[in-house]
Amino acid sequence: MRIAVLGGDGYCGWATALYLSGKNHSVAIIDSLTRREWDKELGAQTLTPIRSLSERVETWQKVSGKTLDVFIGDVTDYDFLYSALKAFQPDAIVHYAEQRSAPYSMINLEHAVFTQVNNVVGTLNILFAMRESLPGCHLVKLGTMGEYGTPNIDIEEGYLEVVHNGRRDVLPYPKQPGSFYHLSKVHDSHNIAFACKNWGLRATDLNQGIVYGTMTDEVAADEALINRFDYDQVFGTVLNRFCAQAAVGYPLTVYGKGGQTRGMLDIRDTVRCIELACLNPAAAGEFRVFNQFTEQFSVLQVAQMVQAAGQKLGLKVTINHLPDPRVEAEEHYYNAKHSRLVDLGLKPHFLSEGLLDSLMNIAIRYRDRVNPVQFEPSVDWRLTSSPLKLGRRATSPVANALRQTPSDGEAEWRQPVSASIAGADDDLTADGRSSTAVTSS
Ligand code: NAD
Ligand code: USQ
Repeated sequence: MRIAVLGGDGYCGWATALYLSGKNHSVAIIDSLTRREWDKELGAQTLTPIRSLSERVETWQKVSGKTLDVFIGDVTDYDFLYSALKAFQPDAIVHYAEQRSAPYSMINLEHAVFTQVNNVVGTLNILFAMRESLPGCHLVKLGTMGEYGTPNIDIEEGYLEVVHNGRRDVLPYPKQPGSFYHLSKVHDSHNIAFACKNWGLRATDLNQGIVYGTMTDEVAADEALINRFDYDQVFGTVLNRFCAQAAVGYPLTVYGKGGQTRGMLDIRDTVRCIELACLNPAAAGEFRVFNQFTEQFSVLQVAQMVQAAGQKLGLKVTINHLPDPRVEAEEHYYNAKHSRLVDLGLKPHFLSEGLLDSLMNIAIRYRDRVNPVQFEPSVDWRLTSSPLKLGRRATSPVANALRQTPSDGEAEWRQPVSASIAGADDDLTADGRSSTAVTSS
């Protein structure tokens, strides 16, 4: 198949592009590289040293003998998107190219507006481009389990059968998203469902849970193909963060009670799910929804598993309950269905001890790159503008001290020393407003 991977320079997108290319699909990456700029804005960097997209693509060609087409541009720019898609003529469009961090969308007004414009406009552009020039193409859109929130009933795959006043219907499952980012995904879902109904487009909305891990067979083929491993307070997701924290002896940052329960999956299952969705397209006019995760865990369970895995490797891992910076249920019922991808052939990689060991080993291998300032959550859901603590690796006294700690992780954690640098480092300011306080250690 010819498959365009929008957001192919990102965490899920890079692994997906290589996996699909390795399976002999013709793959194009479409990406503006904007995510690399957001890292700079936040003073953050992935734990793993990712290479430029051009080096990645050249290395893949050397290793596999396969080429990837690359189109650099913004999917919110309709003319660019239309001409890239028209030139490549995909059978399927895998759409990852969105701002995907809930904390980023909650920093302040500018970041909330940016997130929703970037995500909603990009998806609308794709729908219009499909209608204008690719009517048979199948959209495989990355949604999120967070669209549903945490209702006190079972979560179905997209639709709910309802009996009301004696009448019966199958309706979209109610959405109760928990951030302006998660809301952008709900808006996307509505727009896609409408376009399928109105124009007869075919689409699959993959409500994905939290992805963990960094290695796939293809990424492991060469150091220059290494994927992202985000651990920072804005883009780092919970299991990856806990592994990085354990690797440097930083207490695991459980927000609140830790009863928040989420669906999760290994990145090796993400890439397989995408291929399964592409190979089994939705019918014309169908808006199909799959819940894409393999297991569910509470945040505290994840912390305890990381603690056990760390202790096996000789690390001293402690768990810290921080006040929850988010507005979310800290204890709740959670039972989400996820059988449709398994029915199509998914064979899940479950979070076994062995897998956690290998994740921990990656975190340990790159721990010199950790900036502990990035562990501290500073985006507060209750505020309309959060004074961000941003990382400055090179000058962080804690990072420097950390580099001198014994590699067995036995040293006690040293508390970060905060120093106000408001106005001193304009390029690290996440908020365009000059009044925003910026602190760094
Ligand atoms: P990422 O930030 O690593 O990658 C996103 C990529 O999209 C980046 O390379 C970025 O440069 C690109 N991009 C963003 N906006 C763009 C635009 N307007 N034009 C062109 N390129 C643009 O994110 P990820 O973790 O790979 O997530 C990919 C998708 O999967 C997102 O839509 C996200 O919502 C969804 N998802 C991710 C997770 C997860 O745990 N990572 C879980 C569920 C769903
Ligand atoms: N959490 C902690 N400590 C931390 C980080 C997070 O307790 O150090 C908690 C959060 O409060 C939350 C849970 O862990 O309850 C998950 O947070 P997360 O940052 O790992 O994931 P989330 O913000 O939900 O977003 C991630 C991706 C997003 C995707 C989503 C899938 O960034 O793109 O849509 O996972 S889902 O969670 O199913 O909505």
